[in-house]
Amino acid sequence: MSRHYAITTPIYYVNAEPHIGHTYTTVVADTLARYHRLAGEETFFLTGTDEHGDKIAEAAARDGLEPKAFTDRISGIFRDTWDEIGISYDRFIRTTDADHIRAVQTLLTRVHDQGDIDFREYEGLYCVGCERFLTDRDMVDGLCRDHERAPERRKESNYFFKMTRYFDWLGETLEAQPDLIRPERYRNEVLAMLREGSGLDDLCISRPKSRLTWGIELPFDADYVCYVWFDALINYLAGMGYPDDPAFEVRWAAAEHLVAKDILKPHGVFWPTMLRAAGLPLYQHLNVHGYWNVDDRKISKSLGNMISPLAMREQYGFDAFRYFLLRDMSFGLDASFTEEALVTRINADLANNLGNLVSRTLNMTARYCDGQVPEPDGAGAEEEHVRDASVEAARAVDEHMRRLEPNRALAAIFALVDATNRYVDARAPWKAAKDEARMGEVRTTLHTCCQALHSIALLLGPFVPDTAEEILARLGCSGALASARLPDTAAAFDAPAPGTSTRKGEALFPRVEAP
Ligand code: ME8
Repeated sequence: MSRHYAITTPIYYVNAEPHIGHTYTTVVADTLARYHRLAGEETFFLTGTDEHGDKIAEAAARDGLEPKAFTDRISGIFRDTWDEIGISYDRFIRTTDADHIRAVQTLLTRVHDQGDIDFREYEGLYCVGCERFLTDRDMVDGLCRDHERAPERRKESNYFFKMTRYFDWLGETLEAQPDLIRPERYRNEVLAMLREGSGLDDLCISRPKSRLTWGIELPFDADYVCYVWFDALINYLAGMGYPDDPAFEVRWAAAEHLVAKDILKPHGVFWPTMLRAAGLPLYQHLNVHGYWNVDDRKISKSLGNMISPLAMREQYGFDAFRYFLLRDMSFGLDASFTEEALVTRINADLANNLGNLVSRTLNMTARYCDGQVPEPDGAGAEEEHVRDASVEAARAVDEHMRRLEPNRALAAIFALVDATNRYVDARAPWKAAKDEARMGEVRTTLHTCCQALHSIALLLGPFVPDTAEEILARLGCSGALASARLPDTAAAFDAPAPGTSTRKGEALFPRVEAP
């Protein structure tokens, strides 16, 4: 039986257009999906948009549109953007989709029937930006810490999910499964929230229709709609086929979530307790990354520093931007985007290091071997060393991808690029080629370089797919990714076969100037 893998991104609010932050999460998910497909796993990649609640109703009103017309437009922008940049999602879910609405109502009925939802009066300070009542900790000088706006005092009768009754169970689960939430700092944060209370109480999961109609109606009270977070989290089940698609069970059993630290509490506390109450198994891991800041400042519409993925593609090519995002953020920590850092990365890693290896390998193969992968003339310790480096890179990439360390996986691939470049420097085939008696050595060197490049391209496939395809095409191995099985094929170090026609091509990544 084949192994399964399922990866999700948050479903993004349709109150802003896609920026560097959304792009990062989506690109990491795409890279993981591509990696696991190449590892032969039955893979399902879910993304989408979160469309209900006050925040969206407010944004629609500001644009003078009905909520559905507004969400159709912005959700379409997200989907088109992901299509434009080649994000390989399997399902793009919208919380306005009929199957999502049915999944939410099914789950609500189940949790209500078993007595985990009751009706109470509540008064508190509500932040529309957060879509929830705030606690003292959420505020600074009377303003919401995240949104820097004054919360509204609200008093309402509402339905509550009796979340607190599951806190002991959740604490024990986090002790028993230490990497359920990773990296560890975020697990510790959730444990601290549970220990200290952190204003965590039973969760208000309804909004009266007298105030908000833009939401999913509660199946047990038509005067209320569902709180947007309770609705949104269920997308992960709905998108995988809950309640009655036969594929649901295997997908859900393999589910990995990917989020930034801003939504740790809903994913680390609300969601596992909701699943427990609904009698469903937990996700495999909650993988939490840090924030991208731009020029050391928080991303915000008012600062105009959102960084559009399509603008980056226009200027640098999407693979270059994708590479930068994956390489420059240590998964779990914050990172800073500056155009200087992007340009430095492109020039150092892609133009000089990788681009140079590609161009010198293929130029010399053209010049000394009629553009065909040469037949090697034996292999010595130096060739063994490059082969070992390839085996090690393939192993390390597999380990880091399974631990959610894409930056380290890339570092491992570039260690192989470095090792191969050092090998070419040491062998100096351009010197050896001056001596007819040493042409066997030249053939061995270039054969080894072509093999190393082949492994490098396969390993880079999930990270920079277009670049990987291009390198493989130049090596006469178009389509090799379709039949590759990582990490084995990259470690095998046995292609392309001698005699394969290669092509020089233009510079893979021309050097770019700082803006
Ligand atoms: O929270 N750095 O949607 P959202 C890194 N609808 N990642 C960032 C980022 C940044 N500066 N800014 C945004 C919501 N992100 C809810 C989610 S899920 C059931 C509901 C990314 O549009 C990151 O993945 O505010 C973050 O968690 C997400 O966008 C928040 O997206």
